[in-house]
Amino acid sequence: MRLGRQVPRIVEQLHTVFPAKRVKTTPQVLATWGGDWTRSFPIAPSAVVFPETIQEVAALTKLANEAGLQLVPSGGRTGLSGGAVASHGEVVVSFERMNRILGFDAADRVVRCQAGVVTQALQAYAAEQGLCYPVDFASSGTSQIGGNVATNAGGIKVIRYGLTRDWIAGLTVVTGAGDVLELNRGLVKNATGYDLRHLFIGAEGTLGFVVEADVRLTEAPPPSRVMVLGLDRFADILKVLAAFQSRLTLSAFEFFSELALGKVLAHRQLTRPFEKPAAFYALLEFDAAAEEAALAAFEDVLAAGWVGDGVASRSDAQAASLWALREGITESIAAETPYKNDLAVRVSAVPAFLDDVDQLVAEHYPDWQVCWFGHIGDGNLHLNILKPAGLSVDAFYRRCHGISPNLFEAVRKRGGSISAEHGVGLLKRDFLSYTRSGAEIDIMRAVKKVLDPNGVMNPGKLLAD
Ligand code: 2HG
Ligand code: ZN
Repeated sequence: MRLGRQVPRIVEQLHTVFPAKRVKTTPQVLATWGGDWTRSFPIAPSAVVFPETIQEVAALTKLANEAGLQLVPSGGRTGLSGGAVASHGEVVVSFERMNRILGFDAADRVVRCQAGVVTQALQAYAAEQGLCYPVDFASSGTSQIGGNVATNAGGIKVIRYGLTRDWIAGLTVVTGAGDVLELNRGLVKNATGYDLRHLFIGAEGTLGFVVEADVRLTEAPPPSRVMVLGLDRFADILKVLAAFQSRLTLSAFEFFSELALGKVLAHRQLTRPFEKPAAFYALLEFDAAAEEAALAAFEDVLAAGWVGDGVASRSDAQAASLWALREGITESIAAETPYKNDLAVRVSAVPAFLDDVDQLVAEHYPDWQVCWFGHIGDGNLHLNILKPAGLSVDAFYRRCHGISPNLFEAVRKRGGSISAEHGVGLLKRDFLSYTRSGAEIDIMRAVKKVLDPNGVMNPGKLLAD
């Protein structure tokens, strides 16, 4: 499908499903809803629609099959791999009018959400019930549950609470063929064959739409404390993790480089956590009740020479300002159009993998700024290559794309993943075979053919056309 003279015809067809006010085609709406947080892909949808019911989503999908339309699901548009970008005249389907919490059962501790519920709204709702939705990330004020499910979003508490997948007790989906499926219905136990719910989690909207989700909640967490530690050698980071984990349970273990810290300090006009700069920083979160054990672990890592300095929060406000040093990184480098890497290996492979990456960065990016940070406690490294001021975005992305195979070869060698939590989208699509075998990719294509026989769902994402 291509833009141009077809647009009036597409709009006319969309009006058979939606009232005119929920079909939008103004340039500003197309530019906003047609993209995500990536800045390197063309944005060119033909229309944006705003369904309010599952029936409308199903009717739209049936229409798309009949009329040859292509559909791009759109949540909070905070994606970093182009999974929600519409570049070829697709119809964008925004879930922002399906943003209600539909019910909560205290015995099940399950909350039923429409796909457009914003993560932070779910977290606030959970807190009102005296409970918690523990999956959390810097974009939780904007990202939506449907998008989180579509990418199996992870974030900053994975070492304690797992990923989105671990909290989804049921899903209602509209398949690419327009069928409505109720998957698992919030059951804890259900040994009746293939669990199709899990196929839709992480499918990046290529199999159908997630329209509602049953989300599990858990106990409200006890008060917590945050520590930031300075390290001179990257090689010591996992030794520090092990030293703390031998004494207490951590709810987060994040890391960032001095370059990343410098960007946040400048962007948000913040002050350093402590006076003496270090090459790398670790941010740890743990229950306040474990404070003594954490201080003992701090003494251990200091004595071992792995950590040079550190600071611990004394109040929630201080904890929040330490977290800001880590959570502010993405926005503080956004203006430099970073080329994003979101790599994962098993935690045990992290030290050797980091050595490989260190060498590759020195070899291939000797003159460019490379911003290291991530959720190193679960094996996830974010490596952002920052665009030098004089280079065009296109030329920069082409150069990085050319270098990526070297990095991805190192990922493959360690049995890792080229996308830990951001998804494949358009950005990583051509590199999928570094993480998935040919046989796996063939099966993925076959699954897509069953659920989306005419290829109407999020074309070109995850799997090349
Ligand atoms: C984070 O961990 C997000 O803050 C974004 O996953 C990472 O900007 C990035 O590369
Ligand atoms: Zn992340």
